Amino acid sequence: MYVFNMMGVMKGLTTLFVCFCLCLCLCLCDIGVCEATKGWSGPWEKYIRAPEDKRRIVPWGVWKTEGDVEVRKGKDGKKEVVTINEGGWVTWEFGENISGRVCIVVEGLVGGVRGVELGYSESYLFAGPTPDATTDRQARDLPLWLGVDHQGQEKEEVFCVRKEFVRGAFGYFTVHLPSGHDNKSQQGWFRSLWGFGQKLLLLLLTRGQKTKKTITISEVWVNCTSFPNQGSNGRAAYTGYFHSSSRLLNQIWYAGAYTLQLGTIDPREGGALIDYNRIVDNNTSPVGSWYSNFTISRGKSVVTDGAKRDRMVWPGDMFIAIPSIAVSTSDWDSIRNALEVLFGNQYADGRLPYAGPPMGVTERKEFSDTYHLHVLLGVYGYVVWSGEVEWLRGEIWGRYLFALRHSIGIVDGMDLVHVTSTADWLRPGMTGHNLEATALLHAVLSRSEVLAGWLGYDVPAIWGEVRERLETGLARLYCPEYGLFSDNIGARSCYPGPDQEYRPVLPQDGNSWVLISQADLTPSGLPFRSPKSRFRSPVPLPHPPAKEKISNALRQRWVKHGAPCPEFPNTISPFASGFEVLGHAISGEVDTAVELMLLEWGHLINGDGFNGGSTLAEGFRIDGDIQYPAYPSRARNSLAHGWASGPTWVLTEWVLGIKVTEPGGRKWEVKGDMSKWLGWVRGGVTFGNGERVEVKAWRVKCKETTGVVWEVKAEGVTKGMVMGVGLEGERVVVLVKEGEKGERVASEGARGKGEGEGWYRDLVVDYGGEEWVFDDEWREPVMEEREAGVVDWSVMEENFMTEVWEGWKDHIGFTEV
Ligand SMILES: *[C@@H]1O[C@H](CO)[C@@H](O)[C@H](O)[C@H]1NC(C)=O
Ligand SMILES: *[C@@H]1O[C@H](CO)[C@@H](O)[C@H](O)[C@H]1NC(C)=O
Ligand SMILES: *[C@@H]1O[C@H](CO)[C@@H](O)[C@H](O)[C@H]1NC(C)=O
Ligand SMILES: CC(=O)N[C@H]1CO[C@H](CO)[C@@H](O)[C@@H]1O
Ligand SMILES: CC(=O)N[C@H]1CO[C@H](CO)[C@@H](O)[C@@H]1O
Repeated sequence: MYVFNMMGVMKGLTTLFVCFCLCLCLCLCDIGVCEATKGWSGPWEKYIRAPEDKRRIVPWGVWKTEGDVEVRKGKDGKKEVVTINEGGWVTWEFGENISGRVCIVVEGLVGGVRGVELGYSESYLFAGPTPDATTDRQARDLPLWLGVDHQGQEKEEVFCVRKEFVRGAFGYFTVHLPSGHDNKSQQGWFRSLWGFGQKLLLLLLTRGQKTKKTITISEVWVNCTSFPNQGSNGRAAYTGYFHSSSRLLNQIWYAGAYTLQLGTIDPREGGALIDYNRIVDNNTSPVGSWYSNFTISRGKSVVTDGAKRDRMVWPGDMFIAIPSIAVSTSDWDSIRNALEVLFGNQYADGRLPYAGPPMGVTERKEFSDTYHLHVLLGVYGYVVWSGEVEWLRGEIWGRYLFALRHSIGIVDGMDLVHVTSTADWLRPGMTGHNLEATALLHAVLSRSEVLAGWLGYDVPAIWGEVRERLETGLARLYCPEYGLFSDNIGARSCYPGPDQEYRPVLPQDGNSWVLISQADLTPSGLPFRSPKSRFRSPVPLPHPPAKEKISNALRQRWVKHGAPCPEFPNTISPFASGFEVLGHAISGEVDTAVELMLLEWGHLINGDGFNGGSTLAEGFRIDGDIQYPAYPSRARNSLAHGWASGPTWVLTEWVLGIKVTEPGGRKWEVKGDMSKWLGWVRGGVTFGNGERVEVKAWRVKCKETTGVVWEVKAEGVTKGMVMGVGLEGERVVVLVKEGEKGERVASEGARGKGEGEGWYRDLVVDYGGEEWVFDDEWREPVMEEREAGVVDWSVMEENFMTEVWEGWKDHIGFTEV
């Protein structure tokens, strides 16, 4: 029933985009992208977390057992054969966050066992017979029933879960043989499937038998269905790489890339919010049940927010996810399918939906002014990296302009974007004359001008005018006493009305976006002062806030596990921190950007309960706990969430410094900044046009002078600039002495093979009649100690975005205040 309905929804889309796709395939083949792109091999491959054969992922081994369970070596001496007696359970550990459909090989059944219960968890904290959470109605999902109706008693038999029970991400898998006739906790459709009558019969049968129930499982494996476009070898899918002297940064880059692979799914396997799907598909699945078979876009593969949930197309993720995919796996199809479903469901007034189906296709017309703008930023990210200007020129550009008109239309007399939608990245306090939305629109306008230029179209004068007005508006939000901007001109400003308390909120998201937008912060008019203001006289700002000052003020707020976001109390958000990392990098503060990665993403990699660094989580609590304060259930946090992958992009574009200046890599430049945290770094990308660039940088010294050598190799016909020096031929070597500009080194001037683990030690650079060798005295700086963040329990409950159930306080360790 649902399929037909969905086809209706998708029909418009199909007609809209079919021509683009045809064109696109032809264009891509013309420029040679049809052929498989080569990977980069080298010692960095050990950091890749994707499985080599995703069709059959086997666990490391048994992690925990409880009850009457026996684990013994199989005939081959390696396999673990597990016998579970009634009431017992076994948890296997995969050692990675993975996704897919589970199969078990059953060697024997005793006592009329008809099925087992399955439990899944991303974190070891929730591993056991009760799964972690995908939906928002209760703390944990219901276990899944797997019928094992063994036919022949002798041979082994394979039982796999049904198609729709693809579980997004999990690292732990549990099989439980429930005791007695306790079936109340299983997923409900088992009832309809097997029928009550059958159950009764079963009950009578088993009652007659005195034998204890037992199941023997000789093997477990998972058929992973993520990244359907990238082949079955997830490691061979990489079209870019990153390797540096920091093991942690390497882990972070690859965790981001793998997170995005896991969250890229078959569009027919989407929609983990089954309660939300119900609005469209009328499903009657019981509370706590889970499955994933909602169609969320057209095509064969699509980028979603997270592997476990929501398995939907979310624009907020597009801004970060698209460039991070571009520099790691170049999965253009999956990006395009995501963007197209959002544009395809554009509302009649030009607004773009808050998310892809099931959102945006019903009367609810979900909307967020900020996410609306993220879609437009996603278009820029896709076009610049992929080179798909022709895709943009068609239907998309018309829709893009229509959407942009909406945002321009809500810039009012305050010269700020006036937000009426409450929805954003689950942070509270949206609506009003909002900082983040204003800075976002500024960033969108400057990118729109670039896009129009690539299309060969005139830039409407109003775009520049609005940008200038927004700069005036931004000045109105500036709080000189903090050196940061406030969230709005109302209750969250530094100039509250007489009946309002003075409680300015200086948001991480908005201030980061001020940096990203590169708005001219010299106010173009007199700053606005509320007549009710404590500082009455409308004087010009004492000092136009400098980028470095904003960057530094943000850094001063960091706590032990990362950057707080005061706009969303108790939270550390790798999404908002992704903006912050980018904001620092764009402002030239690469040291600060990398420091935040080491601090916050260091916790995402090494923190307790996260999944050992294979993927990156949606968010966490300010004291470092795995709870994401948008939800009362700690088990609901998504540990593989694409919006956390910002560092993958920033490391490639600002540390390696590979920037695309003309779509698809037609022109590019390398302008890297190794930062004080690295002694050497190397990496590469494959542009949309199929050409590749590889960068190597290492610290050198000669007598008392130190510097960094940048060696860049380019494959293909396009040429770029490297540290201000033009590339001639396929390779250039540039020496940047401490505090000086880059100087070209004769191409034969760099001697040595420069491959393998110690490549930087191997290379000797001849310049100015001297030998420059790797600076062996360089040491990674020690990061300063910071205090752990303290939870403000008094506001915890009011910011939950999901249902609150009894017992939540114990669940998250609530302390009475
Ligand atoms: C779900 O129910 C609504 C309202 O009764 C109906 O209009 C719609 O067609 C149904 N959808 C499906 C997929 O059956
Ligand atoms: C794994 O899943 C894919 C996609 O559903 C299917 O085509 C393939 O046959 C499965 N492989 C195994 C070994 O089950
Ligand atoms: C999705 O799976 C559920 C649970 O098995 C089932 O009830 C529903 O009909 C399925 N929907 C589709 C579209 O296959
Ligand atoms: C390979 C790997 O890093 N595996 C990790 C998976 O996650 C658990 C904790 O959840 C770690 O113990 C493993 O080391
Ligand atoms: C023996 C037993 O507990 N049977 C229950 C199985 O589940 C159905 C539906 O929840 C109940 O009606 C049975 O009583």
